[in-house]
Formats: sequence, C-alpha cells, structure tokens
Amino acid sequence: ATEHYITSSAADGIGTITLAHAARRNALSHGMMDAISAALAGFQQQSVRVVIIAAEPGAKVWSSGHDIGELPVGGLDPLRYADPLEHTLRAIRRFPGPVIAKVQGSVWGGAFDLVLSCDLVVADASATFAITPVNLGVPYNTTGLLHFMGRLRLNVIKELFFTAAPAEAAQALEWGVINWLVPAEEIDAFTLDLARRMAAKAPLAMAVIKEQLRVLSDEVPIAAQTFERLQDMRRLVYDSADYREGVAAFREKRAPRFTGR
Ligand code: YZS
Ligand code: YZS
Repeated sequence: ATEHYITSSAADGIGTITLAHAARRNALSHGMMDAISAALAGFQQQSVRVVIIAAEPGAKVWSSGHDIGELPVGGLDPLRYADPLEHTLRAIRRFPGPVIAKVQGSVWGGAFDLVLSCDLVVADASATFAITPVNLGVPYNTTGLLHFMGRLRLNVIKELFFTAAPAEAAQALEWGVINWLVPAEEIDAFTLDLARRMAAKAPLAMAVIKEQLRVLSDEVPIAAQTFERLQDMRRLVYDSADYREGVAAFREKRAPRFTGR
C-alpha cells in the first residue's frame, strides 16, 4: 500500500500522469490502476481539460502491461469487466476531455490497449507496441478487441495479435497507432503545445463529441447468444493447461511449452 506507482500534477487546465514504477516496468497492477483512476477523478474535480499520460524520462519500458502476477489462474476470467485494468480503460475513455498518451519506450499487452484508449498518441522513435495474449495463452476480451477495431484495420490487428511482435514506431505511425512521431528532444514541448491548444477550446462541446465517438465505436451490439458463445469459447481458453503454462513460464522466466490443450 506504500508502493509509489505514479506522480500526477495539474496546471493551466492540463493534468499529467507519470507512470513511475520502474521496478515492475510500470506493470498495470491493481495498485497502479487505482492510482490512475483516482488521479483522473481528481483532475475532473479540478476542471482539468486535457490529460497527458507519460512514463518517466528515459524509461526503456513505457509499460509492461497487465501485472502478470495478478492474472488469475483457476477458472477466473483474466480480463473480466471488473478487472482493475478494464476499470481504468473505461475511466480514460470516459474522461470528459482529451487524453494524450506520450509514448517513449516499449508498450506491452494491456498497455497497448491503454494507449489505444487514449484519444491521441504522440511518440518518439523509441516507442514500440506489442499485443501479447498469444505469448501467455490469454483469451483476449471482446471489449478489448473492439478497442483495437476502433483504431486499426483488421489485417493489422491480426498481424499484431497473431505474432505478438513489437511494432516499431515508424510502422505504428503508418498503421495509425500514433498521431505524431516526433524527435525525442521535441516530444515534451510538442505534446504540451498540443494539449494547450485543445485546452483552450470549448470543453462542453469537446466532451460530448468524445462521448459520441466512444459510444459509436465501443457499443457495437451483438446478440446475447453470440456474446455467450464467445464467452464459452474464452472460458475454455482460460481453463486450459496452456493458459496456466503461459503464466507459470513468465513467473519461472522460461519459454512456455504450449500443447493446444
Ligand atoms: O525479477 P523481478 O522480481 O525483478 O521482476 C521483473 C519482472 O518479472 C517484473 N515484470 C513484471 N511483473 C508483472 N507483470 C509484468 N507485466 C511485468 N513485466 C516485468 O519486473 C521486473 C523487471 O523485469 P525484467 O524482465 O527483469 O526487465 P527487463 O529485462 O527490462 O525487460 C522488460 C520487459 C518489459 C521486456 C520484460 O519485463 C517483459 O517481457 N515483461 C512482460 C511483458 C509482457 O508480456 N506483458 C504483457 C502482459 N499481458 C497483458 O498485458 C495482457 C493480459 S495480454 O497478455 O492479453 O496481452
Ligand atoms: O464584418 P462583416 O460584416 O463584413 O462580416 C465578415 C464576417 O463576419 C462574415 N463571415 C461570416 N458570417 C457568418 N458565418 C460565417 N461562417 C462567416 N464567415 C465570415 O463575412 C465577412 C467577411 O469575413 P472576414 O472574417 O472579414 O473575412 P476574412 O478576413 O477573409 O476571413 C475569412 C475567414 C473564413 C477566415 C473568417 O471569416 C472566419 O474565420 N470565418 C468563420 C469560419 C468558421 O469558423 N466557420 C465554421 C462555422 N461553423 C460551422 O460550420 C459548424 C456549425 S461547426 O462550428 O460545428 O464546425
């Protein structure tokens, strides 16, 4: 409980959240997620107009993704609605103003979902992006796939998910992950200028446009029986030996041996 996960500050209508848990490479743990959600709630009360989420200067890892030590084994959905990471993604997507991800360093798994949950992405050449459920045997959640579908083309999504390979910054720019790829020495000033320009605009109009776009891209209706069929398919995966093997292999710092069972 005394762990230090983030720093946050607000000035001139711009709030900044800096991921600051280098020992775990900014893993998106329950503690980190509670801290980000609390910072966003505080910003909203202070009428912050625009939020920037960044890592500490010089971090090689922007975020290592879901805290793998907190992924449940034993029949529980690892990416359930109430998962702290899912809660934070919703908080970002529902924040009533633009959230900018300022990305330097590598982005892994659920952290890629978090970056795509931000409204704009500014990065430098050190940024890479990997989505990794096939490294761990995780059945990705349907809501999470919609987050990718809201931003990227299907063939790009499939390459990212099926290879789990980190996409370099230039590739990520071409694929539309990144709005702006800027030199490292300019990224702070560039991001702040972008934030300031948006912070000067009419906040009520901005908030409703963001919410309209969220609803239109997140709330794709599917039949109840279709959703339940997908959940059954996902349950078989998080009940599988392969999922337990994937999580165990990470803990034991070795390559997983998947059997398809
Ligand atoms: O050995 P200690 O105790 O110091 O701990 C190590 C790592 O075990 C720990 N750590 C993590 N702990 C929990 N969850 C994580 N995601 C995580 N990442 C790292 O932090 C300590 C330092 O890590 P090292 O591996 O020694 O650091 P380094 O050599 O700099 O390598 C950094 C990376 C990021 C390359 C490496 O830590 C790594 O591969 N981490 C896992 C990245 C990953 O696969 N993340 C995806 C997690 N999954 C999800 O987000 C979704 C559920 S899904 O799988 O569906 O996409
Ligand atoms: O001073 P007088 O009486 O000669 O009138 C000026 C302008 O007030 C008038 N005028 C307009 N009147 C009503 N609606 C307009 N959209 C509009 N635009 C201009 O025309 C006379 C000449 O304009 P100046 O400003 O003196 O001309 P100039 O110096 O050449 O500048 C041209 C621009 C286009 C740069 C300037 O007029 C301007 O910024 N206009 C407003 C552009 C704008 O913001 N349009 C978006 C309007 N809104 C919408 O379409 C949507 C509802 S939304 O906002 O949702 O996107």
